[in-house]
Amino acid sequence: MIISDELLQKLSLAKHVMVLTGAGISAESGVPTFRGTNGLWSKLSPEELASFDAFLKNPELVTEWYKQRREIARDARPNTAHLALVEMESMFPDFTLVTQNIDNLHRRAGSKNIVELHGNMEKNYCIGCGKRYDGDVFEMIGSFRCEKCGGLIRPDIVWFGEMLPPDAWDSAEGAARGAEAIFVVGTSAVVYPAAELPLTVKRNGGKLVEVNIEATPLSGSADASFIGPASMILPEIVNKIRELRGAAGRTT
Ligand code: BJW
Ligand code: ZN
Repeated sequence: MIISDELLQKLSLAKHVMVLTGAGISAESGVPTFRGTNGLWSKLSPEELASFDAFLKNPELVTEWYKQRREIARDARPNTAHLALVEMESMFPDFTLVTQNIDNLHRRAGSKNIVELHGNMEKNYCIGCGKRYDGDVFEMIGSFRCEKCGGLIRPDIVWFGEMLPPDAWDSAEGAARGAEAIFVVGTSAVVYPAAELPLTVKRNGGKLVEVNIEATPLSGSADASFIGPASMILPEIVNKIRELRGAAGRTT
């Protein structure tokens, strides 16, 4: 792990810290990423499955696709990268974990202050009346039609061209404006507005640390860029910070 002592020292003394995660952090738990050679979209087109138009055209197919992905995520276990972020949360007085993932693994790992930018695959709502259905809706009511109004029930996630949940976006942007450091983990950083957040942190004088198995469009702006699996790198970073904070006598 190559990181300057000066940067490590700064990170260990920070009070306001945020993390932005993407699909790569769950890859080692067996949840597929989107882009890249084995990504979901190397075989399937997002326009056909992950858009509102696709859903209206073929709700059965889209519902079934999310059901399969929900099963994969439910069978998956949080890995050491998710767990390292739980420990990181306990180290800093103000810590925000912003995730683009919809797989629930951060919550299952034990992270608390989570902002879900792209929704959550365990939640659904009716496009007719807004009634909410949590969990596997087809299992629960035997249909993907709302029991109240007959409208289609869709997953509560953000497809391309859709707005992010305003509260989630406000929290994420607020955290980015005040963050002394952001750790960006396992995201290709090509999807906006999420990819804006690290740049907002930098513009406001914060440090950017990236963890990914390959370079991304953000790498050039990073103060430290770790190329390697998040499950190995994040626990190492957390250990280093813990040591330094211990040496400085800090608890939170
Ligand atoms: C590892 C690893 C290991 C692997 N360890 N690392 C500005 C400029 C250009 C375009 C736009 C813009 N503003 C908005 C747009 C349009 C659009 C957009 O961004 N398009 C670009 C792609 C061109 N954005 C939107 O439409 C957003 N809405 C919006 O902006 O609303 C306002 C608006 C309204 C109306 C009109 C216009 C604007 C919504 C974006 C919603 C994204 N939704 C998805 C699908 C969710 C549903 C589902 O899951 O099916 O969210 S897209 C998909 O990408 C998913 C992810 O959350 C998101 C990000 O992907 P992520 O997490 O980065 O995964 P990958 O696969 O891309 O990368 C994995 C990374 O991990 C790689 O780098 C690997 O190397 C790494 N890795 N193993 C560490 N072990
Ligand atoms: Zn309804």
